Amino acid sequence: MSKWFERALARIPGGVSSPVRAFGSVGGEPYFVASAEGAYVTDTNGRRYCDYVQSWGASILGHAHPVVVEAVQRAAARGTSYGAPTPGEVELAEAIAERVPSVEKVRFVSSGTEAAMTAVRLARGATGRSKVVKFAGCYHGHFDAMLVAAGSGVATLGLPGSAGVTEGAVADTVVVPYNSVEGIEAAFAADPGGIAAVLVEPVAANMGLVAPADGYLAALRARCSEHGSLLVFDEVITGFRLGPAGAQGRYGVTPDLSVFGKVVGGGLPLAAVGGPAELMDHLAPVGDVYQAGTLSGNPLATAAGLAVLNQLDEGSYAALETKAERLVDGLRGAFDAAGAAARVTRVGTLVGWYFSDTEVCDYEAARAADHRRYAAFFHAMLGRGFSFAPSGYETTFVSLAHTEQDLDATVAAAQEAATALPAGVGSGPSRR
Ligand code: HOZ
Repeated sequence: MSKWFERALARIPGGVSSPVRAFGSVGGEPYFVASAEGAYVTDTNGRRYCDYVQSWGASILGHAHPVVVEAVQRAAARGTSYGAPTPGEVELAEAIAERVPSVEKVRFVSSGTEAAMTAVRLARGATGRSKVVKFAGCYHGHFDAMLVAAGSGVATLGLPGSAGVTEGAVADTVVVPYNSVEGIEAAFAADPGGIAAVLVEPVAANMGLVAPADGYLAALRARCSEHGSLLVFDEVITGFRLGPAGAQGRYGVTPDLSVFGKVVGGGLPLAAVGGPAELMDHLAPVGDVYQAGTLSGNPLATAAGLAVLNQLDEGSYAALETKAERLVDGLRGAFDAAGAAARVTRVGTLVGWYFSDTEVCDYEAARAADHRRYAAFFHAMLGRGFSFAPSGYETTFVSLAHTEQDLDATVAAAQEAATALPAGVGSGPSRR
């Protein structure tokens, strides 16, 4: 065991600050990062990995991009936190509203969990209703009401929910299968006037990667409008990654509220909830829905977020999509050549795969995939110097710093790794 992991285990539960990082579902022990630059992270033993975690999607430009580093350094020199409004948060709010047409006003917080929690409270406050629909396998952070049938670490650990969450805390949470129009219709039929909000990852990216079926998001929009419920898109992963207007721009479906994190904070702790002024003004101090935070709108984080958004244009997204496509084509080829049954998915700039014989369009199918095979592939890649998420319930993030050489080297390693995989659920060509 590495000395850092040993020390971490003594003082930090599981040795990690967030459960998925512990390698629990893939086995072995986590590498401790000493530094990172561009597409690469270097661990405390001096091993370099071509990194597809990229801070779970936050680092779209790659690690330690000079523009971001400079913005943060300059901001830090002016003070790290004031507990007072700053021009930076105004500029970042304006930058978000310019890119996302459904957003007129923004409230900044420090994590995606807080942003989703705020969105739920806001929806309940604005509608005067209690129930919130979530989808099995979607993840909206770790606040009590959404820790049911959740993706990400909850799925990785195979938990139905979490100890410490009372029945009362989830009594108003309705869980519906993702990608099932019948499911959402049944939820509304059961309580036509009681649903405050339908909260969804428009592209599910915390149960592996699952694209919305054709017309699915539009169907959610229509049902919410019919029943006077708010449609909330959790764009923590998709926001500013699938394009300037995220998934809502890509699919042309307008939510009532949006939740952002990761890219919008440029790799620093920042997240946001946004929507039309009329709705957002239910938040205190204008309205009666309370929400607050000492580090909310932190000047370092807003500087980083603004620096990143200013680097991204249509050309960047096209370039990122081309890189993602190159990786996906290569992975499909590698799995096919090895006779490993795999479903490789790309949604714009997002990449994911399951070792599965069947189409994966919901949480049930994601869970049925061969996660032991994922673990074997993960370690075979890590051993070759390529770091992916240590769980088959996460997504693969290509950054703008990944070069064609990086991607081709990844594919070459994947060819070797796939060939060495143990037998799994089945074999045969990978499917789209
Ligand atoms: N919720 C993150 C993955 N979707 C994991 C965060 C982390 O461990 O850093």
